[in-house]
Formats: sequence, C-alpha cells, structure tokens
Amino acid sequence: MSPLLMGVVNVTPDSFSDGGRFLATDAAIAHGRALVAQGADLLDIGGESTRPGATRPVVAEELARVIPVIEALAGDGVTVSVDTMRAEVAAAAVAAGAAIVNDVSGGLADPRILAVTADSEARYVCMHWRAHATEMQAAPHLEYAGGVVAGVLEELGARLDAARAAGLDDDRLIVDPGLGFSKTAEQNWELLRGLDRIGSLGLPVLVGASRKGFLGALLAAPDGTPRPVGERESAHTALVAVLAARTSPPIWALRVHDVGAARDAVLAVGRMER
Ligand code: PMM
Repeated sequence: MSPLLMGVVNVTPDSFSDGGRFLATDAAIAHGRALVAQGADLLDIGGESTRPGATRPVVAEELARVIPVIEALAGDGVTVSVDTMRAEVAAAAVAAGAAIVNDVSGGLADPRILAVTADSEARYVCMHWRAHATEMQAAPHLEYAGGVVAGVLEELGARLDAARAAGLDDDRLIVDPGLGFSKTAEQNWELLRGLDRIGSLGLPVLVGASRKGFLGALLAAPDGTPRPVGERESAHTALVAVLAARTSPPIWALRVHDVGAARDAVLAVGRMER
C-alpha cells in the first residue's frame, strides 16, 4: 500500500500575496484544489505557522483564516485535516467538515482539544512536540537523555495515553514523530532511521519532512548557508521514494508541499515493486 499524500495548505500571512482576507481565502482554496488535481489524497489546512521563531495568531484570527477554506474544500468532497493546537479551532473545523484534527502539540498546548476531538467523529494526529515555535529550538528542548528515538517514543506514548483517556480509541489515532520540532538536524535523521520503532506503537504513521530545515542544512552551500526553502525538493523527493518503499511498517501518509513531485515518486516506486 502506497502512503497517502497529505497536501499542505498554509493560510498564514507569509502565504498571503496581498494581505487581503478575501483574496487570501480564495488563493488558499484554489491552492487546495490544485493540490487535489496533482494527486493529493487529503489536505492539511493550517492558520498558524509553526516554523521556528513564529509567533501565534489570536484565536479569532486563526478561525477567520481556516474555517472558510475548510468549508469550501470539504464541500468539494475532499478529506480535510485541520492543523491546529486549539480546541476552539478544532471544534469549529470539524463542524465545517474537517475529518482529521492534526495537533502538532499532541494535546500539550491546549489539553481540551483531546475531548473536543473525541466528541466528534474526527481522527486525531498526535505529533511529538515539546514547546511553542518561539522556544522549541532552545537547548533544553533538544536534549533526549536516552537518545531521540527513545525519548520521542516515551513522550508520544504519554500523549497517546492522554488521548485514549479523553475517549479517542486507537482506530482514530495517528502518530507523527514531529520532524523539526525540538530536534537538531542529526536528530531528524535518527528519527527517520528509527521509524520502525515509531511504527511499533501499532498506529498509522504520518511523516512531514517537506521543506524542513534539516534538508536545508544537508544541502548547505560551502560557506554553510542553508539551501533556501524552495530549493530542497529533489532531496525531499528522494526521501518520499524511500519512505514509500517501506513495508514494515508502511507509512500511512506523507505531509508534503509539492504534491506533484511526491505523487510521481510514489507512482514510480509502486510500479517498480509490482
Ligand atoms: N510540520 C509542520 C506543520 N504541521 N503537522 C504534522 N502532523 N507533521 C509535521 O511534520 C508538521 C505538521 C511545519 O511545516 P510547515 O510550516 O512547512 O507547514
């Protein structure tokens, strides 16, 4: 089974071309539709940037960004995921048609999100996370006493227990190691090599490597300047192919920005193995 492709639709100010709300909404909807045309199986719609150093929008602003986009794309019949750490946004998103709550904080940022999701029919992505974007790359958040894979497994396990206690059964849970969230570049590579152990949790695994800083560091210029975000796709596509070829356990879904490139890679891997 090939991994599903989750196309990223960021409705954040840095993705607004002109700052206008109506045009930003329209542009995000059009982008989501383009990703579906390129082969996205589901769309992840987010109104809060989680890039290192990013500050948070207020709740009303996050709602205004994501809800109209979710309504339109879910209305098209697309499987929509909402990328949020907030219970209010998760509740409104599910009411607007979202089928998945993608909480990068695993319920740590706003614990009420677990019960809100449990009360809906949505599935819940439980990602490994330690701190908000302004502080997540600070030194104490990069320490994993027994190694990053063991640390992520233990902390994710605790968050999954909290999700289950809130009423989310295993058939609604998805896990994600959280590449780039409180991890050094090397720790991201260790996690990718340790995906078997993440799979041993027995739940579908989602992985998001697209455009992340560890790829920029890998591809850095001789003077150490990281490769710009828009020029990391070839390396990412190679990872998509390797992850698509995994069987024990298979990867449930990949969260990607360039759906066309990922779809081509997944098709080639699937064709070769057939
Ligand atoms: N990465 C980002 C945002 N949301 N959600 C999940 N489940 N997994 C991720 O790895 C993840 C995420 C940050 O990436 P972006 O700022 O490029 O969207």
